[in-house]
Amino acid sequence: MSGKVIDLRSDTVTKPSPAMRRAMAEAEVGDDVYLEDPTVNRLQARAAEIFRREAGLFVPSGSMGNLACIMAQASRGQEVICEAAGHIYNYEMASMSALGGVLPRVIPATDGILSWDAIAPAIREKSYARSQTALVALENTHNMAGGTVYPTRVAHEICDRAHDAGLRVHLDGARVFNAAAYLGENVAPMTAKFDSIQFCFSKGLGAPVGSMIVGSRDFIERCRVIRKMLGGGMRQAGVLAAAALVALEDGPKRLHVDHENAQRLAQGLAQIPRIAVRPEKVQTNIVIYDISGTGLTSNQFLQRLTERKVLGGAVDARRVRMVTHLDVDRSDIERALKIIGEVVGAGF
Ligand code: TLP
Repeated sequence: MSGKVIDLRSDTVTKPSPAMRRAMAEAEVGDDVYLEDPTVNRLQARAAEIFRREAGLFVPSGSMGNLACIMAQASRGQEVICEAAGHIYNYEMASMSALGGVLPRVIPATDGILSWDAIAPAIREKSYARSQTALVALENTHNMAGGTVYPTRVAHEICDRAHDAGLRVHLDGARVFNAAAYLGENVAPMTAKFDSIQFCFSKGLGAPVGSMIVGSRDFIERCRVIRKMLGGGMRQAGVLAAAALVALEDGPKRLHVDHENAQRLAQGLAQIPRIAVRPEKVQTNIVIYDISGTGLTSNQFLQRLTERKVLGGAVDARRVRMVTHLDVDRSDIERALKIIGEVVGAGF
């Protein structure tokens, strides 16, 4: 049996490629708090160009990028509308409340995909008793709904109607390039109507560290102040930006491979008794499936897989998440399926 650990916990686990390590070693650097890191500047300009925006800001993480965008667009005491299973609400240490002083107003949506009809009733009427809605935040792809993708028409409509209502709209586009690969569209037109966009280099694109915010020049300058306040002003960050540049140029082109591997994983899981999964719902690189039919909890199930060198993550006691990425190939998926089948079989 191969000794390789098949790590399907997340697409965050990838190691930098030789090309990235070379670029990091050779990166020209300067102090980015003085705006003097040429590689960071190049990365920011390139991201802005790809998204057809005025400016970009390199941030250490997706969480900080989202928080800076929220803080720049919602004041203390205001509300942010987001989906109930969304990352900003569930996996960012309540930072929007703890640090931004804003209140999330959550709306559950099928497959994590909000619509304007679902959002509209959650907007607060003008009143001196009510916290006022400032921002709508969407997530594309939607992580905990299983990597689901917003139809661009739906995202555009939400932006248009929110703007008519005087609200701004943020996109947590941690995996927006996966969404673009699924749709066969370019990120710029897909995201054209959002006021702010955060996307990650350190997910499917394969960089070791970092995220980007893109938007108007004024907005980015506000985010730069907030990033410093949050402790995210980095110095010779060009070593990181160099890897992110490689990720940005090379990463999007191969995401369809991860999607095909996720689809194969889902199809294979569907053949395993006592596992419930809907392959037709798997659009990108995330597969979430229900293992409660095995009689095991997610943690027990994952523990047995870990002993056989296959790693996944628990969504809750019944559901497991596996994410494909550039460090797992088709043969890894086949081996993972075989091991999952054995673990499920052994449980009875
Ligand atoms: N997601 C991580 C975990 O936090 C769950 C993962 O393994 O998927 N937005 C979305 C949609 C994300 O999935 C993540 C990370 C973030 C933001 C935050 O990015 P980082 O980890 O860079 O702060």
